[in-house]
Amino acid sequence: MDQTITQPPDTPDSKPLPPQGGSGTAPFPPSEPRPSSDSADSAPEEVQGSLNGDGLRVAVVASRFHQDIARRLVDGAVSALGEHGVESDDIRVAWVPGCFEIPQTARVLASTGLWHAVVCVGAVIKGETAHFEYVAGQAALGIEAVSRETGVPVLFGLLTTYDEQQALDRAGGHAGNKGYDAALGAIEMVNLLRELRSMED
Ligand code: INI
Repeated sequence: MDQTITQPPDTPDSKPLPPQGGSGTAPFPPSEPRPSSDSADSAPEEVQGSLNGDGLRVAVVASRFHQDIARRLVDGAVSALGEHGVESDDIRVAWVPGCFEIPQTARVLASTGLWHAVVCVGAVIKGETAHFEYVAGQAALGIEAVSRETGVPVLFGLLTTYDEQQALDRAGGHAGNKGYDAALGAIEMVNLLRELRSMED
């Protein structure tokens, strides 16, 4: 890496989507902008991060445990980033032994200032003992802590399932690809936080 950046580099302005008119569970992006009316004019301003990944640099941390599933999640994340404008040279995938090791690695990546966001992927699948609960719980707590403490969006793309089929279903099967979803969420969060921080200026 020939470039050291203490803060994530600036990229083109995010383009917030129009405010949505439905409930908080409306799909993203919103299908219709809020209609213009007297009540809409006095409504609070709403802000949402765009899905424009142009110029963004994103790291992915992947757990080798259940590697075939993790590979599908990584592929999903890389596809989402590419489809939304992130250059492949601006994506770094770091593999770790298991999901328990994800937070430490995410913290190192988030602390470098080189990455606008970190996407964590892996599969924790219930076995015969309580091991799974410790791994999943600590991974979730650790990922949230890294995000909060560094200010860098760190996305939780881990599957925590009761069996392998449930994991396969969510790694490109009929229930989507959670790696893809987490990568989209990373772009959205970078742009949202950028927008909110710029409002403070
Ligand atoms: N790691 C996973 O990523 N998924 C699992 O399902 C899993 N289970 O169930 O054991 C798992 N364990 C390994 C763990 O993440 C650590 O690598 C290991 O405990 C060493 O710290």
